Amino acid sequence: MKALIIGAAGFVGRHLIKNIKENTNWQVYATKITRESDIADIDGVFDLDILNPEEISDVLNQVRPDYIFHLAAQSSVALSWKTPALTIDINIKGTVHVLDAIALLDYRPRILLIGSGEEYGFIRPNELPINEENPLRPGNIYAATKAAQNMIGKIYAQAYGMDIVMVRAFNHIGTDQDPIFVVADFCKQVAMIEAKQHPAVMKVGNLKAKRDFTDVRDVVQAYLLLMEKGKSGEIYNVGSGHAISIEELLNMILSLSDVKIEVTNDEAKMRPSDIPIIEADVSKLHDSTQWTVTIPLMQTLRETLDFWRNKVAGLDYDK
Ligand code: A2R
Ligand code: GDD
Repeated sequence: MKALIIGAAGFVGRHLIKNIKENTNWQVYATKITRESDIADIDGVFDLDILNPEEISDVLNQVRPDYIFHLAAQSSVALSWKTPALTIDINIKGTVHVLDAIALLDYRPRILLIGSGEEYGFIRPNELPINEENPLRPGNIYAATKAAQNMIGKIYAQAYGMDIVMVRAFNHIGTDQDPIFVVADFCKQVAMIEAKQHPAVMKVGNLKAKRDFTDVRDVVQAYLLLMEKGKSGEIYNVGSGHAISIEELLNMILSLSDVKIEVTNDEAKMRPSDIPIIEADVSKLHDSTQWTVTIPLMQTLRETLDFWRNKVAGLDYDK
């Protein structure tokens, strides 16, 4: 089998490549755009901007993949408030370019589209944990783009007989994630404080929100299983099934440090609007693939904090 990962230099892409190489005998091809990442030791790496349709067709014709993981995106909710038009361009227009290029092929590869638990948006208390049939009420630009992406994916699957499986991924965390995201942000701050590179004061945003966190290694395992066992045209939640507040999360991270740290609210980290709670019902994924979470949250937090301790000290961390 040949797998093509579009947007492979990001957080999920790097973990996905590792998993595929360790657990399959697939050939792996990857695309990157700006980031100079060490995606080495695979069968091919291409520079590809999904806003440029010709580049996508070129790569597809060279690789002729059986499986396509479409990870490329503007992936941050916070950033989507600051760059709404760019987020819409990359996540919607870019995805349409990818699907159009695939539709032109003379065969039907399988495609995995990555949507988000944020698509559900303003969830009512009686709808928790949320399942795939629930109405979507997105509360930010990023969420709206992912809802549109998956709707378009469903349309292409029906109209052109394309083999498209879609996921709604809830928050995923782990080593080597951009510190624009909450766990990496908190762990980086703690590591810098411990190393005395920063005063012992942490800046935080909305601690009341509740989110459903899963280790990225479990998330990419779900993606692999769905690539093999998912049903075309269907959407699957990928999450732990348990939401915790950002305050609880912060306290878990702080409990891993011996240093006394003061916590302060930073207005700049507050969003114009933040969804109160997002929690996944993952029974469809479990029933279809037998997937379950294997890595406890505390272990992920410990490893992520260690990653940042090493990074702050200028050392490598391999996990
Ligand atoms: O800027 P780079 O070189 O790191 O590339 C990013 C890539 N990307 C693009 N690729 C092709 N054409 C574009 N116009 C374009 N814009 C961005 O998408 C990066 O390698 C990747 C996204 O990686 P992260 O931001 O680290 O996101 P993560 O956590 O890996 O999320 C993967 C998927 C996304 O669809 C998220 O929305 C979803 O999972 O949660
Ligand atoms: N980043 C950040 N920094 N978030 C904070 C902070 C802080 O200091 N304090 C509180 N939060 C809260 C945010 O308001 C939000 O409610 C929650 O922590 C998670 O924020 P992020 O980690 O920034 O994630 P996101 O909102 O961009 O969404 C992530 O999860 C989605 C699935 O639910 C991304 O990975 C998306 O790509 C993904 O689709």
